[in-house]
Amino acid sequence: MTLRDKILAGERIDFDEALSLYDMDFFELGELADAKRKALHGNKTYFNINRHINPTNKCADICKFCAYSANRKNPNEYTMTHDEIMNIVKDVESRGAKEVHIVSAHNPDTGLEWYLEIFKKIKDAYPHMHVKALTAAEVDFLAREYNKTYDEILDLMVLNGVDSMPGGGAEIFDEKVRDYICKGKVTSDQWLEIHRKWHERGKMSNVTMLFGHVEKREHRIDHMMRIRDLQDKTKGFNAFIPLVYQTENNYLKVTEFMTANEILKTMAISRIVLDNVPNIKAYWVTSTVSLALVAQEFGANDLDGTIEKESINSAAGAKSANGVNLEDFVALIKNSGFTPVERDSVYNEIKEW
Ligand code: V47
Repeated sequence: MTLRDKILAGERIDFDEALSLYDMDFFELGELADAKRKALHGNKTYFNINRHINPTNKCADICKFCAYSANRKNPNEYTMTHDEIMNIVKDVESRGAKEVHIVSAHNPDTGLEWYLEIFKKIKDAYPHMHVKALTAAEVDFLAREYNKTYDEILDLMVLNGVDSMPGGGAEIFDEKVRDYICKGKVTSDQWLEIHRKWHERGKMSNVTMLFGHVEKREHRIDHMMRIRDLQDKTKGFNAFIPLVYQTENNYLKVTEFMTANEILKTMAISRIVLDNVPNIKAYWVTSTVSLALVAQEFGANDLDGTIEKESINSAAGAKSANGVNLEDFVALIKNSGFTPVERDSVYNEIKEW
């Protein structure tokens, strides 16, 4: 049986087979990923109406790829008050947002309550607003900083109204690459353990992969395999999100962007390898909107959301980080031949646009 036949028959592929897909004809690979995407989602492309909020950029950790945290290259340190955050939520809720995605740096000065109580305030004021908050990297930081176990932090998140966890902080799981790009931060095993524990509480999360820096193709496949293994056990990942590395204002000396070809191949391969993760998100903030639209034909079935404002990826040079207006977003999806379907944060369909 050829690899093509194996994939079309829905059989699981192994590490070497996955790696060899990078050498497959570009359009044949796209066709295989598209067949998988169509079998699961037909012509639908999901999005949600959301707002990213990044409440502080003061960080105790140093990741070489990060341009968001306040440091020598980014002297504009800030920490929002809860009132400031609530004003943002009030504004976006009045304009239809159904999800707030709240991710911060690892600020040792605020106290644990500052991190956690804001979720309760949001939930009390807007019970229907989905709170997607705290990456596993933040959970690990809070546990270390405040002498708590992961279980204790996760329980506090549930208690305060966090609905789901975002996929940030996964970066690349390979230990050598990880040590080079973000030594000292949550380890790969810890990242996966935190998500496992979260899933065991009946909660869902996402998982990212930061690629296009110093990692090699085999590290990406290894990353996907580790996700697939955990997903077999928990079924708790909603979406895989490959984040295209942005090159500016950070300490990782990578100046070349990956080619669009490499980005699309990686998306397509993730759709094929991650046979147990239902959604592949083309996160347009880091891929550009144009490429995210093409990615719909290379396995991606989700374009994240309208976002409005984002600070982490834009600090590193992402040019498309100030949101897309809803009508334009819908028109872009339609004009590229797909059906825009607004979803909630855990992929229940809300409305076909
Ligand atoms: O974890 C940091 C990444 C992530 C850079 O779960 C960079 O739905 C590119 O996780 N170039 C935060 N990326 C964003 C994130 C996310 C985004 C959208 C949706 C979801 C979700 C999660 O941004 C960090 C890090 O991996 N990042 N620096 C950079 N220079």
